[in-house]
Amino acid sequence: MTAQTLTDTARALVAGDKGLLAMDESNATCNKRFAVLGIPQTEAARRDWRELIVTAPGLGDSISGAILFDETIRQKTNAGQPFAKALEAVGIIPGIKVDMGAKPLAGHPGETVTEGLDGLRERLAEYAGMGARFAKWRGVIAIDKGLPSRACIEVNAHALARYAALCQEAGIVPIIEPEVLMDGDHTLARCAEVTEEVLQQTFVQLRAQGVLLEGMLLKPNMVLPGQKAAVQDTVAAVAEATVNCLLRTVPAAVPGVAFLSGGQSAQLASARLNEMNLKFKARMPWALTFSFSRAVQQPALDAWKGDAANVAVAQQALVLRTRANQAARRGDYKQDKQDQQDKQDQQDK
Ligand code: 5MM
Repeated sequence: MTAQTLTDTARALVAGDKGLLAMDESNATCNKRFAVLGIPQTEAARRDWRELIVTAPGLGDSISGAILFDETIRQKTNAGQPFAKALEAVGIIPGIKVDMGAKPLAGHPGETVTEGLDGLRERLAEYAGMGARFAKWRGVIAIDKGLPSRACIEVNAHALARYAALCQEAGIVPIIEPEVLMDGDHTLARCAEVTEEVLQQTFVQLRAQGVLLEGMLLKPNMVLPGQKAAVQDTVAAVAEATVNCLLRTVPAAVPGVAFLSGGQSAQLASARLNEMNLKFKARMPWALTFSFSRAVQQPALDAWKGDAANVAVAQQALVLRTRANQAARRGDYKQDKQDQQDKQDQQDK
């Protein structure tokens, strides 16, 4: 596998005005979201939900790549087509989440390290055989009194870099996802400080492991005040702080930055992405796009509720959000217009 193949795939994932769809919730996370809506927490229900997403009409017009979970990449559509093939058929590159989750970090209460490096070479080879051309690994960093620790930042950055090197060896583009959580009451400035440190360390480790920057993508958090912070900063302030942080830390050789949504509302995530692209496009050397899960899926999941009669409406809700974020990538997202459209769709149901 050549460096050119990795570079081509990474570029294809952030080409034009499309973004990525994260549909890689582990069973525990997926079940948690289902439980809130009374949807059965079964393999069959999870398959039905993923079928709804993958077969949503027009999805490929706004989505370049979709990140699957291990269970999903082994499942098939009702028509008997593996999900990875169904995605490819509509021009969406299949990807796979390969981390095994964030586990408590020894000696550091309240902090985690993401596991999954053991046996990863073999798992990557299997996923490549199933059609995966890119992968994802998420490290989790919490902000609290005295947190994050140096140990937490370094160990997660190191694991991300070792994962990335193994992916590239297998011809798979790694998405590097160091997530600074928005839980807590910290300020925007504190999130900026921590995110800058985390990204800086991550690129130190990527360099140490010899990762090809042109053949990877970054999936960071936006720089945000904590969810419980007294001051919730404006869209303009968030956009400026986020872009400044990325400009200080992300090398220009990286083809793209695709944000996670992290628990923001669907509308706010789009508005903030839009503001960044609208105001700062000329200053950014990389494509700036989305790799949202909740901010794209939640309105559709709320509409579906596990009922086959709601599939078409839920698919429309899903594509409404992917198109909204496609517009945000261009700096064309109009929140008022989008909200009106959402309301109209609700009334039409
Ligand atoms: C941060 O989570 C990722 C992005 O999703 P949001 O846009 O909702 O923040 C997401 O890809 C996440 O990594 C997957 O949902 C898998 O999470 P779990 O916790 O199930 O491994």
